[in-house]
Amino acid sequence: MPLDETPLFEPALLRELDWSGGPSSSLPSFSPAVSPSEPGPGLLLRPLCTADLHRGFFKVLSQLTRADDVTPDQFVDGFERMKRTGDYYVVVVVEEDSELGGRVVATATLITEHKFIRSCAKRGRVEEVVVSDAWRGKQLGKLLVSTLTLLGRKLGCYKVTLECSPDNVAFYQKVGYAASDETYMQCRFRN
Ligand code: 16G
Repeated sequence: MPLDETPLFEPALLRELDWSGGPSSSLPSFSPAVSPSEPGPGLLLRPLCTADLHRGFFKVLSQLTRADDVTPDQFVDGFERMKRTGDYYVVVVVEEDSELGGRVVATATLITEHKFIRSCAKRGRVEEVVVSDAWRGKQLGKLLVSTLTLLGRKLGCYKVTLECSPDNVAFYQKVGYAASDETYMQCRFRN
C-alpha cells in the first residue's frame, strides 16, 4: 500500500483551537510563546499521515515503550482503521525542511471514547506523549498535551484523562491535570 500525506484527521481542527487563554482556560504559560500553528522555529505540528512511517515515527515512539517496526501494510491498515472511526487524533511535530519532508521529533494522541452515561457523553484519553530526547526542553511536550486537551474540550469531551509514571506527575500537573481519586488498575497480558 502506498504511503502518502493524507492527514489522519482534519488539520483545520488544530488551527481553530482557542489558544488565547483567558480566566477559564487551563493553558499553561509558554516562554517563548508557541502555539499549534507556531510550535517553534523550523517545526510544524500536524496530524499524522502514513508517510510519517519513514520519518522516524516509530523511533520516537520507542523512546516511550516497545514500538517494534511494522510493515507499511500493517501501518496503513492501522491508520485506516483509526481514520474510519473518526476518534483518533494522532499529532506529530516534524522538522519543516529536511530530507524526506521532515523528521518526526515528537508525537501525542487523543482518543475520544463514546459512552451512554451522561447523556451519551464522550471522554478523551491522552496517550503516547513522547518527545525525542534531542528535542526535550523546548516546550514540545507541554504544547502537545495542551493542544490535545483543548481539542478534547472542543470535541465535547466531558473530561480528558491520561496515565503516566510517577516521575511525570509534576509535568502533567503543570499542564492542568490533577491526580484522580480513582486508582488506575490493569490486567496485563504482555510486558
Ligand atoms: C504511558 C503513556 C501511555 C502509553 C504507555 C505505554 C502517556 C500520557 N502515557 O503510560 O499512553 O500507552 O505509557 O506503556 O503518554 P506500556 O507499553 O507499558 O503500556
